[in-house]
Amino acid sequence: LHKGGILYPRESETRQIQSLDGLWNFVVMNNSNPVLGFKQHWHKKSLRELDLDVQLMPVPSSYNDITTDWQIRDHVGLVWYERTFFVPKFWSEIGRVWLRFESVSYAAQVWINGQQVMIHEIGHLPFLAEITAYLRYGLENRITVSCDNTLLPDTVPQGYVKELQNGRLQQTYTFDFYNYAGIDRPVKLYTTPKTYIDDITVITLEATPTNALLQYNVSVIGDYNVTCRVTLVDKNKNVVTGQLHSPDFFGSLRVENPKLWWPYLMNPEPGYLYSLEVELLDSYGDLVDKYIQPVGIRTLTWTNKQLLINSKPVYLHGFGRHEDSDIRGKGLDLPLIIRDHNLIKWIGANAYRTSHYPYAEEIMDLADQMGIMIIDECPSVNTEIFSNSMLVKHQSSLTQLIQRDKNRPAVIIWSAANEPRTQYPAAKEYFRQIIQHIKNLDTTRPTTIVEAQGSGTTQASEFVDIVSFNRYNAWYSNEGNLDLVIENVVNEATSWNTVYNKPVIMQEYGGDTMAGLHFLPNFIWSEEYQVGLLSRHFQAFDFLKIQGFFIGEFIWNFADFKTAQDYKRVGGNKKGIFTRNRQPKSSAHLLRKRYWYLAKEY
Ligand code: GCB
Repeated sequence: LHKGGILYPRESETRQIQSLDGLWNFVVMNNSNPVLGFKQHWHKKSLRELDLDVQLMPVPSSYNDITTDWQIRDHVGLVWYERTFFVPKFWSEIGRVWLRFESVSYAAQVWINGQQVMIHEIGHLPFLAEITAYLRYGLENRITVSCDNTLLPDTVPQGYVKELQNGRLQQTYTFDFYNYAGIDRPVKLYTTPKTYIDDITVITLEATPTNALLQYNVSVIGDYNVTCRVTLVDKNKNVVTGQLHSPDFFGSLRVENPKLWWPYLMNPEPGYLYSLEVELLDSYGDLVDKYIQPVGIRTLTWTNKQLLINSKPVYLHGFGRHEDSDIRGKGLDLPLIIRDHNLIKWIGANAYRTSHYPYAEEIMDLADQMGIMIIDECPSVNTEIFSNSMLVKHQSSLTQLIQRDKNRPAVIIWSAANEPRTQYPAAKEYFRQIIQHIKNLDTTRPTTIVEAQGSGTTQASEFVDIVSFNRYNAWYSNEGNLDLVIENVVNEATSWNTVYNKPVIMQEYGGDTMAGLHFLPNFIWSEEYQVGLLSRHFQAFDFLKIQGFFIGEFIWNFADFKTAQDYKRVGGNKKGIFTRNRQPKSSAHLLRKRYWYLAKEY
């Protein structure tokens, strides 16, 4: 794993970016001899020169739903990607060249011109390496990637591989979303000077309407004789304040009458971002490196009853979501993510959880800019074996996530896991260490574990700051019986608070709904039933809200999404308020009324 910063690539006076997105060559490894590619050194040749079935595969995209072949869709194991590219000759003189993958699911090995430059495991997280010495400048270069989607008892998330009677491998897992794989987010080359800004951390220490205090830390690699200049610039590019530094690269900035970062609908100008321009200067005052870091000025505090932004209590209303859409699977798709955030605005949500893994950085940027509060979840879902190797990898996924998202004002809670089997005694020590690990890395945000267990059976929620639970009243229990919802939700949320004396969020509730299926009186799977189920929950939430400890409601799910093949699922999980094609079901109109009504309370 690369040590140091993992800053999102941004162009500046001193940095250039070249995208490697596009059509790559793609080969599915035959499982009768899965290591053949390594043995034959495929990374040293062009896949097209070998006698292989080479196809074109778009990057970024999951590969599963691109072809017409079910064996590719359901493939377990390795696939290979490759393409060629040129880098300009003058790049050999400007310092360093970096290669950054925003995510490969699940595990990747990367070669440049036949030489290995990176190995990375765990999907949905970026990884990078300096490849200056491996490139041919002004000439053609080849990049080769092997990608393995296998999930095992010590991967994050856990899975199992079983061999069918005919020898074919089948991946099984206990979560329901489809295990999409491939190079699913952008791939970039970028340059930095030899002496460069490796990492930046910015924390708001104080934020009132008249005064704010920011603390920053810049880590520099290379020649330490440089001076560091930081300048805070507002949206209109006016300089607000700044500082010149040497030899230390940390300090604090006072901002008078700051424009604070507020959540959507809590302020006429939500998601206000400043830019922290960080510059390295040589002894003549000439620019060596520059990186522009977006900064939202906001504090986050919490008590045993509330979560407060800029000292104001917030009530979260939003969704659990997925990165999922037709054909591209979990592949980053700009039209889709803008559509999604337009729908989020339309419906008046102020928050969502990145269930059940970190989302693309482009999505996180939108949340920062719009003031959408994010419960940032690491890729641990349904963990049931609490081994030591699992703990180490789970902690690594959190280290990588926090390193990536630490500066994001939108991120207000770290979610350590979704529905781990916390009833097992081994879960106790495991989650004590997981939560401690988060606290060692970031004390400015509260933690949660999203529980499927009850308050009486879990071994884990004593360690968190905010209690989260999922419950499918009138769906997985009492299906068809809406009359028990209000009482059950009120009782369960109350008991979580009674046992732990912490704020409580309902992170999932809902029911599968076929768009266009209507029944009066309501009947499960119909749009009427989803509307009825939601409105019962709203009554429970209204009661809970005035008790003072209940701080959020999240519907499962924003949109319908693909699952593994299962007789319970007709073409996927249909608990969406929107269809997979991002059109509203009847419930969306009801939800819109509620979320706008909640927003008016501010
Ligand atoms: C859950 C899971 C979520 C599933 C959902 C369902 O409890 O957290 O990932 O999609 O139930 O619809 O079954």
